[in-house]
Amino acid sequence: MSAMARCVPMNAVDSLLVRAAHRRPVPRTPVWFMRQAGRSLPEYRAVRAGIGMLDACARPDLVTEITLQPVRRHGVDAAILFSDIVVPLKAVGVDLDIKPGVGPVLAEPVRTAQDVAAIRPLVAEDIGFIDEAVRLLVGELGGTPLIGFAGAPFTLASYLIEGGPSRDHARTKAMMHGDPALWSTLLDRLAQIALAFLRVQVAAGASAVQLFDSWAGALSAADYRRFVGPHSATVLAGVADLGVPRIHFGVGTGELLDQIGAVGADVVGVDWRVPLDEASRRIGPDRAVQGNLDPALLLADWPVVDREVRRVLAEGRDAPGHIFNLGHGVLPVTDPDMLTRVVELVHTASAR
Ligand code: 1CP
Repeated sequence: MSAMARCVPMNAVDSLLVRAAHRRPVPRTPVWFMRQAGRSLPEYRAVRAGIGMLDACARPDLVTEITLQPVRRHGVDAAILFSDIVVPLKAVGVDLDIKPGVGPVLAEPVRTAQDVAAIRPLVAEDIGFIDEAVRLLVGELGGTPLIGFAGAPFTLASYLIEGGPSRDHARTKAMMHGDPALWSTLLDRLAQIALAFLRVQVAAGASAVQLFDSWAGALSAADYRRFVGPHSATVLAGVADLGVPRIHFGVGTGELLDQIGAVGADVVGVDWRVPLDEASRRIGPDRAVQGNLDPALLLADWPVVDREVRRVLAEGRDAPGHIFNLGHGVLPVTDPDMLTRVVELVHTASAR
């Protein structure tokens, strides 16, 4: 599918983000922040007042406004669609809600063969509101690329099996090891849902995609290799023909970085625990890196943030491509002015 057919402005296709992701030279390092749209912004809290998270996600006008807010305010080099990894699960009929201050919560956790069999495939008609929101956004964004995203099969499975956020992913690991056939069936289904969710976003004009396997760091390297990586590979291979860069991210994945890259990403997202030069050595020369300022440091005084941003930029210079980001999402208590200053600093300090 050509960029013209997708109606993406050519400058979004040739944006700094896309070029850095493809390890092409850039005049300066592109920067965006995971969770850049959200509770750190007063304009977000105002728009969301009295509207549930999943209701907001289903309204293209609100999705467009909320997605654009951080682009307007901070001048970041990419927008990320305002949605959630559980939106496609809701769209195929999983009874879930996103509870304020908690996260996704299911009415009935998925634990049996019958529960797994009830999860049907996602078709484009289920998410017409996503297609519409992406088209509206691409029209507004001009040369700024829009990142589409999905939850990776393992992270989605954890919410489904646990019934909500989990620290230890105990029941998830119990199914993985206790009933590998059921596990594989569930992850296959989730891979197809994630893949369909990404394809709708790219068809509507998204210029890049990020696969969030946020909780993959809870796994041993052996478990990741056997039970998880192949299903993430299915998702990433399934969008390869679309030609957009694929970013693959998880938290606490220092011991998995080589595998996270090897399952098919163009860019590996790195949290703050491993410096980018070392991360890039573990990942190898064929992939760019994204990250990795500790989001907690944005609560420190500016001289600390200034020093740490410069350190991340310096360590990123050793990688074959670098997209500046945080090591995980913006914390809600972050002063938004700090984010604006970080964008300005990345832009000036990385200029070549
Ligand atoms: O009312 C609110 O404001 C709810 C908070 C919130 C927001 C703003 C949730 C609930 N989701 C979102 C938006 C969201 N979720 C985005 C928007 C785009 C952006 O980054 O600006 C994205 C990409 C996500 C993806 C997401 N949802 C992930 C992967 C990213 C990550 O943070 O690791 C995960 C794990 C979720 C689940 C989820 N949804 C919401 C919460 C609080 C959580 C995490 C719960 C937990 O700790 O397990």
